[in-house]
Amino acid sequence: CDGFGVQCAASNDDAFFITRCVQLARKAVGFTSPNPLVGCLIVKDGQVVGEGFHPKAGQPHAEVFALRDAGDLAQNSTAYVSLEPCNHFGRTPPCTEALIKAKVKKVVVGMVDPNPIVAFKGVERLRDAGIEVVVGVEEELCKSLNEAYIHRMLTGKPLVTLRYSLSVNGNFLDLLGNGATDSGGYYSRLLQEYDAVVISSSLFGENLSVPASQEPGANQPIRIIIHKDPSSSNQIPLAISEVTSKVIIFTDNETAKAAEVAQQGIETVALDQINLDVILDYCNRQGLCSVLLDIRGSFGQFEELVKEGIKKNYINKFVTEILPVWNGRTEADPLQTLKSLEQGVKVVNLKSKASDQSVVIEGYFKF
Ligand code: AOF
Ligand code: ZN
Repeated sequence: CDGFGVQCAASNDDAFFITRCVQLARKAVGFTSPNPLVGCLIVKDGQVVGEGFHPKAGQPHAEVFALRDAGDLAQNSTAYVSLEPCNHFGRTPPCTEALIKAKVKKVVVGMVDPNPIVAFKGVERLRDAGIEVVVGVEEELCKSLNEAYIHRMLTGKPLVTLRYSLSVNGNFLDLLGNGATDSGGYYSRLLQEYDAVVISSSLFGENLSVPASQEPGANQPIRIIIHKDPSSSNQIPLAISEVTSKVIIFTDNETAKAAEVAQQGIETVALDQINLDVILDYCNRQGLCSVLLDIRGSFGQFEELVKEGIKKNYINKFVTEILPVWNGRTEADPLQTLKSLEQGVKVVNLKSKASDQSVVIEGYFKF
């Protein structure tokens, strides 16, 4: 209960019910940005009498759905919410007022909302109305649920994850693993968690449209296409028309002169030099909280962006898929040779998942 300096007195039941709120909230993964994922339970005499989650920005908040579900049973109940109830009029009215009106007796909050217009004010409003409030239950779990939302609120930038595939001897590959592109496979599941995916235009050149879930209603992150090679072709191959999500192209002036991208009716931004500052500002203005920077297809096109991202601490996470293949050079690149781990950028909180098709490793850059 140390986050944001709030004291709490939680019971095991509190932890159990907040964990259930987080599970409920996850039903809307990929759909709520710029809003957070939030789940809520109304509990009376140890029984869940109402539940709800926030489905999408613009729609009612989790508390409203849970209170509706509970009806009159909300009186004298305990409300569990994975995020501090809001106390402001945004696209929807304040949840604090809905909880007060429903006469709940106690509110248990997973974490304080980092949104400066909400932070602590929701808790204060409930306490002023005589409601007992406990704050900071399963806080780490609640934070991990909304790491991208929290990151954007605190930094004004989306959370960026670098993605790539490697051979077992450590060379970049243009491939995804077998089965990865199947609907529901590793890559389409990954895409569903992101608001945007940055990819190379060369992926379209080989008639590889970007795999995404075909399931009805599945989240389709917007496609940000890096087109930076005036010599290769002067058109973005029209596999783009097969993509059902919004597409935007970032290109450099030199390529733009040669390319006919604008004529294809796709939003195009031409820059002296393609850079992450502009791309991430664009994402922030669009309310996108998470970006997958997928350098598959053309490491050359991404080299500068990745260097910039690491230098300016814009790249927060990585996820790499190691495929069961040996390829290419065997000698080490002298520029990449480290004498100790301290000479590189540290990565922490490593997690891995192995199958006989690949090993997926993810972690966080520690700058
Ligand atoms: C809650 N419960 O389920 C969510 C909250 O524009 P609005 O009205 O949707 O407000 C958006 C803000 O409300 C968002 O930035 C965050 O601070 C909070 N989200 N609060 O009590 C919810 N989604
Ligand atoms: Zn609210």
